[in-house]
Amino acid sequence: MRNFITVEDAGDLNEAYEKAEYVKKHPFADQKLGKNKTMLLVFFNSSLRTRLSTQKAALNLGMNAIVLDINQNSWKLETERGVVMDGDKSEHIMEAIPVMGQYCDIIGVRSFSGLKDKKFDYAETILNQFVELSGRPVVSMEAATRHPLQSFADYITIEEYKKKIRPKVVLTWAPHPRPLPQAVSNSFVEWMKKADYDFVITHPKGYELDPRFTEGCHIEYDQKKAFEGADFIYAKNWSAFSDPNYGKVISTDKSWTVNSEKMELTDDAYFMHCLPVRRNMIVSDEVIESRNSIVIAEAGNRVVSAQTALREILMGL
Ligand code: SN0
Repeated sequence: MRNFITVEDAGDLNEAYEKAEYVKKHPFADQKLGKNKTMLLVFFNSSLRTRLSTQKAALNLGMNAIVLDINQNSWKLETERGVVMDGDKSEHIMEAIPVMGQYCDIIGVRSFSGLKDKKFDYAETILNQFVELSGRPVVSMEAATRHPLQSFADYITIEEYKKKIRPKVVLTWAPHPRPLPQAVSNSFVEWMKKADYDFVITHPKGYELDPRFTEGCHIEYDQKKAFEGADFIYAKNWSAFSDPNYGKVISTDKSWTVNSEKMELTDDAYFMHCLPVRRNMIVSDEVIESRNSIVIAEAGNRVVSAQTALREILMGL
């Protein structure tokens, strides 16, 4: 494995799960793999789980981990070519990235979509510059269109908790006050399709995701109908994808909040969310605190997904 950016980079998912099981059972078995190797984690956006779990994964593999917060401790970076740099940005990404590559063996990047320019976001302009200019394997720590370490952890969690070979997994949109990226949802769709579960997406009209991700998916606009018989409810907010509303909040309809009444419609489903979660917008206190809520185990598996991906990359170095 060279980079870890899309579900394709994970290869066969059954094999990926077996590797994850191995990593979970033997977290310190491969300390020699990372000896004298350095991982650089570059954040253009905030992070709690990704930052901690990816560092932990790197340390478990015997690597050193360095973290750079672009917006706090670094020069402000220009990302567009051709700009006369007479504003507040001191350095161009075209120099900054190859320089970062000089100081590490693997680079992790978090670069959320700006939600202003769909073409710029969906071309993965920033992430691709890291791939092209760093000279190092690149791990997406949530880029503009995908969050593969999260989706891999979600997949591992579903495999661990599922009671049926082919569980019914429902991705439901839920309300949020701010415009959020589509990355977690796009990525989850990509992984669920490849996992071949009974997968249903539910959201209000106008919140259709990029059809390049949802092609062939079962989309149900009636949330209650979608919940019937579900084994896993995966809640997430995202802003609109379709023009002219790209990146906008077009509804904060609280009738979409996941609550106990709706969970009653499921087959005793587990509740999942990538976190951070806005309580009583996305999900009621009652549901997230219930015995069916597996959000903490899901977050715990972020170390496993990161370590499995990093281990594969290290084996190829
Ligand atoms: C990010 C997102 O892509 O939805 C990261 C999730 C892992 N979430 C947020 O930015 C939430 C921010 C908020 O104000 O609730």
